[in-house]
Amino acid sequence: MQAGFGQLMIAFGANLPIDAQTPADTLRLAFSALVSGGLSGLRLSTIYATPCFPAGAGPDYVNAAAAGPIPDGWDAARVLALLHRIEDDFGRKREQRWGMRTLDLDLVAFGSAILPDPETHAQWRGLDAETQRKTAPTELILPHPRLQDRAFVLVPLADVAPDWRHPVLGLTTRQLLAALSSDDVAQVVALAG
Ligand code: A4P
Ligand code: MG
Repeated sequence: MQAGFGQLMIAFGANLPIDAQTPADTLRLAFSALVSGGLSGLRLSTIYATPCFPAGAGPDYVNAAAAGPIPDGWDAARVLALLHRIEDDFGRKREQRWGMRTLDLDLVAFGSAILPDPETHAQWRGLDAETQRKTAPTELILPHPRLQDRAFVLVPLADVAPDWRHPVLGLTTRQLLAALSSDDVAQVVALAG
């Protein structure tokens, strides 16, 4: 059972290979890079195959999640900087919002932090689908504003942080997952091997 407080959580996604390296290999290597980058104690979920969202926008994805203790002296900005460095190392090009990518690392939550403030967080959470697609935040939003909508984030997250409680919505990972449609959840399939 995790305490919930003091945990950080990261979502991994990829839908393009890097030369001969499969997206699943990229996620495993990115996990190792996070640990050697200072996030010791991080646990990696199972890796899942997931249909591309929005449907038809590109190849299907692999997704995973990791959770672990917040290292002493680290703030959320330092974690995000590490995620961006590792994305860059794995060849991520930010050409198109929600475009295809060799590696996407999102900071899903940092303990019970609500950033930048509860009002702004509510605005990001409430965006309609079209605005979501077109608008990227310039500041860190925590918890990730789309977390509660996405089976491809919540299924892996439930492997590593089932009892974490969303500081705004008041629900645990497991409860957020139970609120999704069973069709969406059924499409998130563990990769063999
Ligand atoms: N930013 C603000 N808050 C955060 C946060 N909590 N974590 C800023 C990470 N970044 C955060 O991100 C855009 C800006 O948001 C950055 O400047 C960052 O500082 P980005 O990673 O450059 O752009 P992005 O990846 O296109 O946006 P984002 O929000 O990561 O995309 P999404 O919403 O994750 O969607 N389908 C499946 N099946 N699986 C997927 O993983 N992923 C996407 C990407 C679309 N469809 C998918 C999947
Ligand atoms: Mg991202």
